[in-house]
Amino acid sequence: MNPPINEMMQSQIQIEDDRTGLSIETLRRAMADNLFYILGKYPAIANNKDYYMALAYTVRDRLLHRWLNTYEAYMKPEVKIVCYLSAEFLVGPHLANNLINLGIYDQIRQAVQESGLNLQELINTEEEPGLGNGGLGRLAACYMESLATLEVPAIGYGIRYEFGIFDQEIREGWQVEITDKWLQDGNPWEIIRPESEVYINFGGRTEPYQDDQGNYRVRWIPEYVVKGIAYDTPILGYKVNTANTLRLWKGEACESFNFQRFNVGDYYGAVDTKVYSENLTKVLYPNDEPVQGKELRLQQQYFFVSCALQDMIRIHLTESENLDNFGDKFAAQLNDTHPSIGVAELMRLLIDVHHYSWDQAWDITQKTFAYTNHTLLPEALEKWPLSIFGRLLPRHLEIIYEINRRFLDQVRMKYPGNNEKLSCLSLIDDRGEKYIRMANLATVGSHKVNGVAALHSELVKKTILRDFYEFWPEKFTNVTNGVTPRRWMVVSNPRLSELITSRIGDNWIKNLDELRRLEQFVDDGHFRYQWREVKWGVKQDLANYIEDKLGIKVSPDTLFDVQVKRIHEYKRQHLNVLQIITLYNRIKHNPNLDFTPRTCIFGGKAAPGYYMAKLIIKLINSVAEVVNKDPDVRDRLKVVFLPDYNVTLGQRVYPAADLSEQISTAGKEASGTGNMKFSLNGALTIGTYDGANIEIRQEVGEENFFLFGLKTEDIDQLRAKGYNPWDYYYNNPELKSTLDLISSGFFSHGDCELFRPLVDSLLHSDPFFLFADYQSYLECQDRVSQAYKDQEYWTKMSILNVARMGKFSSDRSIKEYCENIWYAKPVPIEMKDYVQADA
Ligand code: GLG
Repeated sequence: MNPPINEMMQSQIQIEDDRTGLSIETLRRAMADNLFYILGKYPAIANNKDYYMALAYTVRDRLLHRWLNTYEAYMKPEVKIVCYLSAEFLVGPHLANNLINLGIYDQIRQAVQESGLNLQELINTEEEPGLGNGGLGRLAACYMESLATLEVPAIGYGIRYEFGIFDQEIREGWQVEITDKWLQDGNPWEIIRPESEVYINFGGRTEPYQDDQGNYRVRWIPEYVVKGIAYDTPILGYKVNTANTLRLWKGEACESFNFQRFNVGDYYGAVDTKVYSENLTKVLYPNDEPVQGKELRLQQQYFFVSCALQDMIRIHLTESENLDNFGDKFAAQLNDTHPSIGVAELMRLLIDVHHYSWDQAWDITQKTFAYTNHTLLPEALEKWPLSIFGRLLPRHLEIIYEINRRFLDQVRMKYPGNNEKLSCLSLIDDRGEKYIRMANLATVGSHKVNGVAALHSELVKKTILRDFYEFWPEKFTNVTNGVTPRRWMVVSNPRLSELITSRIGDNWIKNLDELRRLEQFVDDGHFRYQWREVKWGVKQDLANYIEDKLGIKVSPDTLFDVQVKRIHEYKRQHLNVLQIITLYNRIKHNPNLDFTPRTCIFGGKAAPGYYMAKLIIKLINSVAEVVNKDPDVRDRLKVVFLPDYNVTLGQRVYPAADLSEQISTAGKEASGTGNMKFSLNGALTIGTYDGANIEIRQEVGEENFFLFGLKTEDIDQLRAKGYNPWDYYYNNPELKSTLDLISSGFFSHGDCELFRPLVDSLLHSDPFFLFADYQSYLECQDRVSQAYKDQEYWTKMSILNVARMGKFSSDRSIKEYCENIWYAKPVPIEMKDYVQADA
């Protein structure tokens, strides 16, 4: 006999309560349960890592309902899904962000406390997934968070690297790379989906054939096949039911053990394909602006893109009979050219597998894809030698040739007899060794192409894609980058967040434009006092961290001057160093100098093969060693290099900065996003007229921004008329003595050779125009020092910076993408009960 209805409901509620309940007692019990049943530990033998895991599972239980409901809603044919294709997702630690977005931070804090633990300590034990290099990967993560918060259906597709970006250690001032083992303790946030496996072909040859109806077709007979396995991580929106999916693919062997080989005594050969297949997703390439065209990288790109497209097709075919409306169901964004092979792959899947005609397939493909360009640096433009490409992807090479043939016919029509145009626009560079140009493929295969800041998008049209812009002006647009205020304020800077909320309520968290309302408090002396107190407290925290990690004492009463980002010559960390040495010289020559005490903080990784960047790290540390030891100077000037800069460390650093260094050579930094995080946390910017700096300055007001240096057009002019760094060296005594001091071995224990490559590069070519901007930079830094002395005035500028940062929320960026590029709409998720555990 069935149990009476209310008894059934009772049991349902019971089940719900254990895994979804939010009372302090239920949460505490759930944690103890997970500790015992998932981790196999009990309190007497558990450490903080174990408790972190138990807590993570407790939180994951509480988001699964949302996730399953969300997934179900997206299956409906009329729902359009944004697919963000990216080789990198630098999501950062999950726990604190999930607590905030679920709105259960306080309950969990109490439950953890009642278990005799400290929530912050547990949060600090989380190992972040370092599945990205820098800005590009972090942008993808901010966008995933904003998509979820705006309730826009989205799937992030990428690679589940077993080893993410290396951990950086500093030994004797040099960077040393240590393998990142983010998965070694297990990852409580992912769920493996073995049923979503897909098969990916590589190598071999193609073969024409006629099908039963007599149609001409091509089949690809691969040399080997790799299996893709999906690992899903839920991405929660802030205080909404939406939980989108980050789906990362791992390479596996189809057959992990070859018995034939084993039986003939070839024991290693028996696991060959397993080793080979798993190598595919073993490690992230650690270059921020990639240079080398390594075959494994192309394999990685094709692997994850094919996994993604096959997955999308499967999703579509569960509810639709054919792929005619594929471009209405999905918008696929190419995050840089890394996934641009997707253009040829979707064509292949539509034509060879699903038997669409070329024209139909091409319509669907162009409708589906859009492409974001993230850099103008010529060395970062991806191109693949035809030889490698054809060997690995023979069918795609044929398809690219055909795309190119048809495209160049159009070009010929528009520019009869203009071979110059043909050769610039061609997907194939055949001026020497032949290459496939991935930016050209992405541009031709997409309906929209965007840059990431206003200046950058203009330069894309004027430089690297100029001929495409002339051909298709309507394709080109701009979406200025943004950052999520949930992670970059609420999670990372709770004190400032609380102060703001105490004055204007908490709507700003979802609608960052509301920060404007802070402007009414700039003249409120008490508010300014509170603002300074918050900043001071956060600086004290960072000072404690620095003393703890590095044994260097720094004072929160000094100006915290921070440059954290990848180390690159175009970002000009060495210009900052030249300035520091100049200040050092000034104090040494004039001990009574009126000086605003500064703590100069650096952080960032160098690509392992980028010698100059590594030498810059060594220079920073060498200067730090001298400056911090010198009794004449050390109370006024300190230099700190924070090792292993990553998202977790960023969350400590941005809130503690007074001054944000955004000093790239004009025209080189596509946008920057660190610049936004600093300003949002109340730091003032010293910056060049580059990337999003320009828009930040426009928003916060030029009187609240320290601008210096040459503009893009000045630099072009200077280059055209012949730039000679020696002129600056001889004509500027401070610059000369700064360089001479480095060359003399003063910072290298007498070794005059150590920094010679750096000094010589500056003197002989200075490709990033440090000398040309040096004087302007120093004068601007003097203005910073003067301004900082007037703390009331500085605080006003700081408040106004925060108040006017609304534009730089990634919510705004995502709304623009939805409106102008993806044509996607929010789909609020209704919570249904039937996807409960016992249903
Ligand atoms: C690039 C650029 C940055 C940009 C970021 C995100 O160098 O300027 O902010 O992408 O668009 N490779 C990068 O990090």
